[in-house]
Amino acid sequence: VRPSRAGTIGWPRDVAERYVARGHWKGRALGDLLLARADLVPDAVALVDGELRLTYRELVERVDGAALRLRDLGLRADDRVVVQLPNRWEFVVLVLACLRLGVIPVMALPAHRRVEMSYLVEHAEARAIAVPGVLRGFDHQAMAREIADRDGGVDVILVAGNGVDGADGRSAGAGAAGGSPKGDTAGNGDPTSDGAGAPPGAADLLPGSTDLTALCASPASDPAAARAELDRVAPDSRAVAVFLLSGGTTGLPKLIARTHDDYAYNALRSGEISGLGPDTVYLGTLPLGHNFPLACPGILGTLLVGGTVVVLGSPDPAKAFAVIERERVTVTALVPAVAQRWLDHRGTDPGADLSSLRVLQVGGARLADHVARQVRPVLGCALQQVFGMAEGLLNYTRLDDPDEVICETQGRPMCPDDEILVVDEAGLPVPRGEAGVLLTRGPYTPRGYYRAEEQNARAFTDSGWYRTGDIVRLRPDGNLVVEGRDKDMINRGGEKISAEEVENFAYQTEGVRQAAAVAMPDPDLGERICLYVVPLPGATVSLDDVRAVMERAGTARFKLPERLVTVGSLLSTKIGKIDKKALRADIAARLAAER
Ligand code: J2J
Repeated sequence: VRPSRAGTIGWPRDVAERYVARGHWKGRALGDLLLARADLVPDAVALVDGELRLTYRELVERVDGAALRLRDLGLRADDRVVVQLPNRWEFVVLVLACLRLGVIPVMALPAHRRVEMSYLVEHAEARAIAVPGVLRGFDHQAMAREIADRDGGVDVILVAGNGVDGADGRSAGAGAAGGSPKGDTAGNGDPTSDGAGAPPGAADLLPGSTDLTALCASPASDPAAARAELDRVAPDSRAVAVFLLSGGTTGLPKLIARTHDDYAYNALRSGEISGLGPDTVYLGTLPLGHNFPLACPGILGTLLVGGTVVVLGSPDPAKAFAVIERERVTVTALVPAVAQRWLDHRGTDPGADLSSLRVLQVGGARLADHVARQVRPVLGCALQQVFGMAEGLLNYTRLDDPDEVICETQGRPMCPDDEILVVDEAGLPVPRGEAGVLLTRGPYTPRGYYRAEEQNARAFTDSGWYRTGDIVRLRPDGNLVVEGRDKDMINRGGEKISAEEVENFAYQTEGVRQAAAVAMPDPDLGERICLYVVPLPGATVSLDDVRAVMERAGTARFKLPERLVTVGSLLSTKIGKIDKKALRADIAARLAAER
């Protein structure tokens, strides 16, 4: 399939027709589906953030009000807004307002810095950037300003939590965590700490910035008229709803264009599989721009069935447990590193009442079988393993699966029309039960990245299969076990880092002749980044040198290498690439010897 003029790559016509005929694609935009649900349960609580509680009626009124104000600022269908907000109510209102208008949110992370943000703005041709003011001591507004000044396309800067207090009465920025990936806060250290003590992010609204909190806080002056007007401009269900970021094996993250049809299916079907209903209380504590908490089933899946979404800017167990108890949370999603921390915390502090919790979803990285087995005894809820990807395919263990399946596999595709193939290096199917690389196609897995012809040629086959780069074993019972990967990526506590991107920065460091970034095993995060360096003759290169180059350039801190190994040369494979397998074994052996 060739890219459309717009740069997105959809499904072939006959395939799309099949997905419609099978009922996966409903032909309705996400905003439309959400409104239909809201109309059924206007007085149910839709969204909770600290002291703020919004019913569905109040949420819709705010969303419509925000959508009209975005229009007043000049934003129209297919315009892009790079969204870099912590887990606060404004994130939800802004994203829903965008969906209503057909404005496309580009899901950045609070941890992103100048390098990532300017790339996203440029690549998506964004007209707007939405940021917190100052978060964890970092001035996002100033960064957005700098990017806008350089990029002529941006004419709207939306700043949350500034100027006025949030409508929830909190001081600006206070309590809003999520400053870095999957909860990573302090430096690029522990992804599970919450960075308490970070200064509250009150900053003045610069002239020309728009107060996002105010924009999201008040209903349209005439709700009925607002609704009619927004219904009139509602986007087509085949249009792009959101741009997600890829896990990244190339220099910078690729954009994944998810349509209303496919993303609605993604959220609704996930909701069915996770047992969501009107009595669901979903806790969103991973950074909400990630596919997992956004739509698997996440906040969208919860709102589409009339449940309650609770947003929390920190995965810190003490805080999360208090919220679970207070809001009677029934389901939440975590990465394994955070799940481990919750289990540990429960052991030392069994006080909180977690009896409302029914399902703990864990995904984003491999959950060790022995950790999986602790979930029910320690937290008293069911475990659901999720092996997913922003590119589409979602595998879930089912709630009624036997314990052995739930604890030892990463589940199976959620849709009967998900196609999966496990192949060897030559691209031929391996005998069933043997490990190989996973390929997939399906009704919520687009056929290519946005404007990335070269990468698409590598990441997708001619017949539209997405090469996940994950090495899996398909068991006779249909469940997948993730055994490893053959992609050049580091999975740091669920946050994906492209080795190539780190190496590019290493090559900008003085004295570096050759560099290779690889994953090193880590008891807390699963993996961390280790950089092998061959220095130029007579030169020495330190870890701090490389980190300084990256910090000066302005990258997300979770991409900074955490160990540097100097070597005289790097082995190559037969085809002339650096032998990373050997390097991974080397660093694992060094770490073992140090223990
Ligand atoms: C091993 N590796 C896993 C798992 C993802 C739900 C859950 C996760 C993501 C996600 C997501 C894994 N065991 N259980 O989008 O909706 C690794 C694989 C995969 C890559 C995708 C969702 N779950 N992974 O993690 O786009 O390597 O999505 O290809 O960030 O994470 O990363 P990402």
